[in-house]
Amino acid sequence: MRAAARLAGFGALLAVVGGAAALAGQAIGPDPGPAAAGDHHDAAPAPPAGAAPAAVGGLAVSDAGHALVLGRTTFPVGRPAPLRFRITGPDGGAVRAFDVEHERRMHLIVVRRDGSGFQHLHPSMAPDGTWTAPLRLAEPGAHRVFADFSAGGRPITLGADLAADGPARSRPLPGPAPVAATAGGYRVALDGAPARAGAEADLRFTVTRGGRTVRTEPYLGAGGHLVALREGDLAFLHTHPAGHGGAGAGPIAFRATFPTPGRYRLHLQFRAAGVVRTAGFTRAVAR
Ligand SMILES: [Cu+2]
Repeated sequence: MRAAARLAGFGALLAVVGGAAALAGQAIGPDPGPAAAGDHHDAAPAPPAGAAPAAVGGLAVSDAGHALVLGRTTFPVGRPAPLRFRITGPDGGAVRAFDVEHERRMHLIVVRRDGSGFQHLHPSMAPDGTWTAPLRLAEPGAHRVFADFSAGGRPITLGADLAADGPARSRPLPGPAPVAATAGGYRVALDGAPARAGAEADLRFTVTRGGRTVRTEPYLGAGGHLVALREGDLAFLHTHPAGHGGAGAGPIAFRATFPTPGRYRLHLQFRAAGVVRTAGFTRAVAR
């Protein structure tokens, strides 16, 4: 029942937190830490049960009274540097109280405008509300930074541009393919019926290595984490772990509603042998 209550409370993004929740953190970087039991916004207003979550996010630097303020708008290439930012609230001050979603208070996604170079980081917050993430951009080019969080029970994804100066060579999005390879020798197969715009799609990912099915480990409180970005504007889709969201030998399953026809880049992250891997898929969505 607890999970169901959270579903109503969080709406779009949901951590299906199990007993293994605390396992998921270490490899990812600094973080305020897993939520204590009382951290959830029990008193926050919950959207009506069954309310449709916002279809896309990340297209605006400011939304619902909140704004993403990057500490810098340009970034060096090829060497790590801190990326600092704040989320300001309706009063203009830095927000310091965030809800926990997928075991974290803040998810930072960085991707180049052409869809390459996907990174999912977990910044840490100073007492004044300044978040810091160690970031390294491999290539020059225009990048998009997404801050994905929930405040006061309301999930919000804000996006801002980050430029990495230098001669950039952009690449077209890879064509749709049912299988993707990752570092570490993993192969990930995506199946599920062809997606149609506006209808909830099932996305099932099966991870193998050397021809054998891999038992994945819990990551961010579920069997995996999925970010979907629309080609053309990098609209950020919220996706939900399907079923119990558990890890194991079965497929990693998600549900997502693609709002419009077109192509989307799916970034699946799963954990195996203690390491988080990322697999990218291009998905064509029909009218
Ligand atoms: Cu995250």
